[in-house]
Amino acid sequence: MSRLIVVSNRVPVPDKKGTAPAGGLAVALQSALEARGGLWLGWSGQSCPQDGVGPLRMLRDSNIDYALTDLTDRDVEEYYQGFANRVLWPICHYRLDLAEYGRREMAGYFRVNHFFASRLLPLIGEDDLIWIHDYHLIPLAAELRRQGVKNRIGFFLHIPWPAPDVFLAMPVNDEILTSLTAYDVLGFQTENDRENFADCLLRQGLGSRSDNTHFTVGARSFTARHYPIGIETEEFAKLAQRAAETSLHKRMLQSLDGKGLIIGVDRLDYSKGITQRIDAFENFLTRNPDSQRKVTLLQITPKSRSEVPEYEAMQRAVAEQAGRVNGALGTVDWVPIRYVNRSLRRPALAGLYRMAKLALVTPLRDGMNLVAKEFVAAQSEADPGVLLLSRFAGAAQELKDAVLVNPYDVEGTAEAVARSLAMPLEERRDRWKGMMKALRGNDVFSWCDTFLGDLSTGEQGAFENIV
Ligand code: ADQ
Repeated sequence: MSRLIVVSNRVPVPDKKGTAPAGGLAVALQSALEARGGLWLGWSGQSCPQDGVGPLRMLRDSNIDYALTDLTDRDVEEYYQGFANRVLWPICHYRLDLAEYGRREMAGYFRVNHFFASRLLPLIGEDDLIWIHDYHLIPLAAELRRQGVKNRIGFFLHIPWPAPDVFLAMPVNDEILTSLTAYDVLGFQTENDRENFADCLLRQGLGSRSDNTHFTVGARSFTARHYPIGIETEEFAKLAQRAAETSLHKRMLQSLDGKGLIIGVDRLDYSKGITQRIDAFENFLTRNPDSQRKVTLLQITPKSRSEVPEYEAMQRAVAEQAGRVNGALGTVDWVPIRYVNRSLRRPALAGLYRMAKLALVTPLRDGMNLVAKEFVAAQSEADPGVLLLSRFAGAAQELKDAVLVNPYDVEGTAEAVARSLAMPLEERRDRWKGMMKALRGNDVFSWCDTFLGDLSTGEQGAFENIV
């Protein structure tokens, strides 16, 4: 088996006790790296003045090497906060209105990708497989090819690929598209994303297509497929079962005092549809006064990317909105929305999912959305809660037994909340079984194996017929 090199913007380095930060993706990639022996390279999260970037920081844990590089303050501003998070992220989530394109940021993005390539180059062995992750690093393979790398290189995009009319509005779309053709295997979350990518490529005359998944550009050919990312289904289910014993779980049950728990869990991000969700919840409570005082929405939303202005504005907007609803509808002994700005550890999260009667997962656009999958895995078979899921999350392609909604339709979503809370046990169980089947059939380990299988052989994987 060839050695594996993973490159991503940030690296989940195990702490001093040797425990890796939890999370399905980290667990799956770490187990693939352990099986093959390998290296994970990325940004350390530290920045320094222009001439202060030192050598790579190397750490070793079992048979995995971690290579961390600092970036300069200017790199972080232009590459990370600039082009990656203020151009690519909004455009891939259909928010052209929020894209702040600037040539300086664009040049910084390509410069940092060149820098990553030069840091990686001396570490690459002849037969190594290289797997690059996400929108921060799209041009990395093209940079490596320019520096003579012939290894097989794969790329997985965790976020959506938008429709051509949206993507092609981005200046430098040609450079971004062309640099993707330097990979051997391109992975997308859904068929829809792959088709959007193919439409962009063909519309720009940058390549030709021999079948659904095979493309040729000049002398190069590559595969583009969809590999829907999963979670560690069985492990997460066990975590949720065990969570009922914890003191947090007991305190939470006590504080609910018999009220039904509705849960929302998202990073604070405009793509997650949090304001539309609160509007829908308010609409539901207003139209169903009997439900007031009987349910509570717990919205767990750690702050993210606070240095990007759109995120800072959103933090204020959501807090104000939750406060307004609580002020208007709450009573001395009932708060409709509990809004928490912190990240919970996975066992606590698993327990809360299991306690909830309903999860509201209503992104306006999402590559996959693992919260939806975790919620399903955490439910008890005897009395499962209901998943209300946006049609615009990649997860909706697999979780067809969820209650699917259009999050832009606030009244429709409010009606779906009412329907979900009243759903009979038999229907809840039928839906849950259908969703669990999908999650067991494609967990994060099989996602990883299928991608790496395609990358190492160049042949087709198993997902074409799954969804
Ligand atoms: P994210 O946008 O970060 O990821 P998501 O898939 O929903 O979104 O969550 C990733 C992980 O973060 C999950 O394991 C979840 O439990 C955790 N998380 C979210 N909110 C949390 C909270 N309040 N406390 C603790 N943990 C929390 C990007 C894409 C997604 C895609 C993933 C993986 O935007 O569409 O599903 O990558 O490919």
